[in-house]
Amino acid sequence: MPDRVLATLGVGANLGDARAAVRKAVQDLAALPQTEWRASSSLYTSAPLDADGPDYVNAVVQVWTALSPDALLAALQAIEQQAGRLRPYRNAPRTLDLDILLYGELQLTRSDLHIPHPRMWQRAFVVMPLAEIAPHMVSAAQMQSLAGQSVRRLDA
Ligand code: A4P
Ligand code: MG
Repeated sequence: MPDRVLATLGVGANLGDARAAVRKAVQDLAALPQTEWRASSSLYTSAPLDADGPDYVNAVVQVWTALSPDALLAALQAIEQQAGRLRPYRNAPRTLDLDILLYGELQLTRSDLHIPHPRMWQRAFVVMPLAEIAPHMVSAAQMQSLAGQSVRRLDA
């Protein structure tokens, strides 16, 4: 596949059967067109950060993809819709949230697409699963800075 880029994707859910929703989303991401799965983290659980509702289940997935950032965003939003995602208010509890965390080395600041995800490095529920599947991408100092956030790895 020519011109493939390593995309790092965040998966989160805190409504309904969140574990099942995250597991299904991981499979859906691996099956995206023009895309080859690289790695998926374990599932992690944590209290909502700057949000309300039940505890979250989160995971991080890496894929090699030939999809453009816009095509990838559209594909993620279609998967969110299939999972019954509603957007009643900002940071509302959700059946499924898919974020593009990183797209190779791309830096993009648009109103509808911000890459890298602007809050990813402040969030242990992103950085811990990322460190599991791509330890070279996370420094010890970055991990240490998030030590105050409680995130628990769920059994397989
Ligand atoms: N958008 C811009 N950049 C991106 C990107 N890199 N990836 C736009 C995906 N979408 C991006 O998204 C709103 C708009 O963001 C989209 O239309 C897209 O054009 P959304 O999914 O409707 O809203 P959101 O996810 O609520 O917004 P945001 O800002 O991504 O929320 P956050 O900051 O991700 O916070 N606590 C725990 N423990 N676990 C969580 O997963 N998640 C949040 C959501 C808060 N607290 C949490 C968790
Ligand atoms: Mg989102």
